Amino acid sequence: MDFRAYIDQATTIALISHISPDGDNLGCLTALAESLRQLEKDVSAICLDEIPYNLNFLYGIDKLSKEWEKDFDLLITLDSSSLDRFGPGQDIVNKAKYKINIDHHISNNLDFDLNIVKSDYSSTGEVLYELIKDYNLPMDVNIAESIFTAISSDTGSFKYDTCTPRTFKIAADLLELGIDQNKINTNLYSKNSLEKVKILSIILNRLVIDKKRAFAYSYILKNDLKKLGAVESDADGSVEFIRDIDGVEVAMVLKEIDHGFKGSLRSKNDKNVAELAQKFSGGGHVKAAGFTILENNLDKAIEEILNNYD
Ligand SMILES: [Mn+2]
Repeated sequence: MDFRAYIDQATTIALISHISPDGDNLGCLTALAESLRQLEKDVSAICLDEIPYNLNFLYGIDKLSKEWEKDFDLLITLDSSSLDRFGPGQDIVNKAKYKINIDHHISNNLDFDLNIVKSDYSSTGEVLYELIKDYNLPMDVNIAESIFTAISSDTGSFKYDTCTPRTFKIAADLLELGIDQNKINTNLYSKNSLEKVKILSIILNRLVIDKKRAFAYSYILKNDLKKLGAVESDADGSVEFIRDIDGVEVAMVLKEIDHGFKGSLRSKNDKNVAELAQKFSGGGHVKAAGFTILENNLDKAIEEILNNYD
């Protein structure tokens, strides 16, 4: 059976997000939910985690539910590469009669009835756009805005080298449907809380640049967050800000946690930061990685990291 046949034979369809959902995940979820609703399907879009506040503008986000009562004829997952990504939602996944996996992660190891995984695509949004088009599923301006959000989120606003001519052709198609680019961009990229900016300012004040190694680093303490009434995620984005300083190749931000520090690493060109992260049992990608160091003393933690940096 192909994608459309699975949909046509189903009455109740569930879509489920992954834990810590992002723009690609929730953009795809809201887009496909709306498209299937227009086909008169009984759709349950399930998100058990908190919805990031900058995605609250998505059409149909208010229809996401934390609860479910029934079993489903068909379950479709989007942008999720393995079962553990569903967290407590694994139960729902296991119970569905038929399952479809739509994704773009090369590491995807889900073995569903239908697996549509395209690892050379920038985002699941790109995969979903083609599916909606190829299988004649409903599309309108709201669905287009959700898909544009998905692609933009996963490509850093069409900036990463995962973008291909296909990515821009799809973006052009979406623009032709009349999407509000300004609404999407202000929500995704111009919605920093004042706390977040103050945290960035503290981090920049403490910046150390090791010019010889083109390595720049800084830190944020629990007490800083407390004083500002900020949360840990308010420090997100600061490591990219530091990486983008001219002359810096690798950036690191340490966040104090209960038993030590959580480190975020970013590189600009060829340096593989996953290798450094692995020395502290962390991991990630070549240009973005993270780790935890179980050392409460900041100076000692930094010294240990620097000793392992080559
Ligand atoms: Mn993605």
